[in-house]
Amino acid sequence: MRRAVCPGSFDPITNGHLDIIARASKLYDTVYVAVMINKSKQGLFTVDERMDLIREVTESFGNVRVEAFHGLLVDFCKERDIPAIVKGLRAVSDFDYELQMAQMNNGLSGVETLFVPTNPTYSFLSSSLVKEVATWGGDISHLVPDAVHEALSRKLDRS
Ligand code: COD
Repeated sequence: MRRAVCPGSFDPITNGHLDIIARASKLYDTVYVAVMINKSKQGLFTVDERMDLIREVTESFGNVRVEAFHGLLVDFCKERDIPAIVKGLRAVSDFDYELQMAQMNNGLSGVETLFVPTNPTYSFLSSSLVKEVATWGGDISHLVPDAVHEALSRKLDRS
């Protein structure tokens, strides 16, 4: 059974995240989407809301499991016997930090990180930008799945 994990904050999941999860789900038998619980940073969506949205938009893939985690990602991997982390790379600016994390994670536990180049359509896309644009009433309908668009509208009271 080949397993991999796509970790992140997913506050909320965007089409950029979804593209990476979809591609990973074609390469692995089971893809875990691990939503980080960050007690020091209040998100727009609760972790449960993020997980529900991810479940809804990945349901059709058939092999995605959504779980929350806190602490080290390598411990999440060890507990579930996951040998690979799949990350999207948007630009050179992502690379420095992603390389450090990949090397640290490999040094801690031997887990490998595989980088998938972002779909160019989403190379500028982040959850933070989506939230900022949505907050000021900009159109984000092409940047997030429909369920997320609706949830953002409700959250920001623009329904
Ligand atoms: N296109 C392609 N991929 C994308 C895009 C996009 N437009 N946007 C995001 N991604 C991918 C990237 O791979 C990114 O890493 C991932 O999605 C998650 O993105 P975010 O923004 O939701 O999440 P982050 O960056 O806040 O997540 C950071 C982690 C949770 C992965 C990291 O902090 C972590 O592993 N923390 C656990 C604690 C730990 O183990 N620390 C030691 C690390 S060495």
